Amino acid sequence: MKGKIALEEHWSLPETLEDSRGFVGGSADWKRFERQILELGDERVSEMEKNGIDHQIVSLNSPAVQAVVSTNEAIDLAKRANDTMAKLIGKNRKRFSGFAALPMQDPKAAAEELERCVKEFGYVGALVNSFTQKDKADTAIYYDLPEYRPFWKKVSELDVPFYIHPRSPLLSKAPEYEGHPWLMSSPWGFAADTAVHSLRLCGSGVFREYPNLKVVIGHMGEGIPFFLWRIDARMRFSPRGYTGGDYLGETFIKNFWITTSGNFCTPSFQCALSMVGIDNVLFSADYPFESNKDAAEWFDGLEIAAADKEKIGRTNAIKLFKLDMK
Ligand code: GRE
Ligand code: ZN
Repeated sequence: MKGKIALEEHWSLPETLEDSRGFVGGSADWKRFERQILELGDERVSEMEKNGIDHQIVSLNSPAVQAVVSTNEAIDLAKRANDTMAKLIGKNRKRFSGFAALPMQDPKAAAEELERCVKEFGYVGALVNSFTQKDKADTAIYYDLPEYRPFWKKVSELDVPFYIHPRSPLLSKAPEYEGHPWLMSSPWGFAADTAVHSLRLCGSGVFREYPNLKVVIGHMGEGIPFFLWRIDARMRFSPRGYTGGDYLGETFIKNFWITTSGNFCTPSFQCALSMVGIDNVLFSADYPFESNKDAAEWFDGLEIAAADKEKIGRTNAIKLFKLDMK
């Protein structure tokens, strides 16, 4: 399919590049990766064009700002990243839009930075790497906590989507991964943490307070679509302090969008699509952690109606992010 739009696509400042090193294979892989993630120009555009990707919404790599323990340094880093990325995408607005990086260490500063990025740069939303550390390394703060309500009020007013992107959990907070570093990163820990963060938000009542909030998660929904029925089924017997109202599954289906980033598996796609519906699934690759070719060949080969492919590949993104695609 031509004209695809992809939205979990990463870029890095030189100073946040090291955050990605542990996730990329040997030195040849790293050379390619480093070249590709630092760049928002010719190579990226050529990799898009070869694979029928018209437009990327780009975001800073992970965990970057969320792993900075000093609040002031996090605020400065987010600003530097957003300013630099705005200049780069500004050179090619036909191909690129941006998600803001946010200093979630300070909910008020995060709200102000989001507003600045939307109003000054035309950014189409935010992408945050799950929980934030703050003050000391051994902290993990999730955004369902009451101090984030004013932040969500601003997201709701600006009416832009919020992408919750994975990071690895902290070993001190997740001792079940002890001795299994492979398990706590992208093969499993990424999804487990992002899914719990998403479900915490669903259960917090924030979507009742701000019903227009739109949250996006990648990797085919980080496992949630597969589990959604059971979550609701069990909560009927064991609600234990759940305050989200209605059925959690209804909140998820109404307020969440999922992308195909880095999960090019047809049975998983079929499950996700049948759980969340055709309007809430969006194509993405996860470049340069994944190749656009793998993402596009899989997606283009799916045996679904052409009109459905057009929605997932392109028009759902135009609608959700109010993209100005001529
Ligand atoms: C991602 O951006 O989703 C990602 C990483 C690191 C490893 C794998 C991966 O940031 O998919
Ligand atoms: Zn990603």
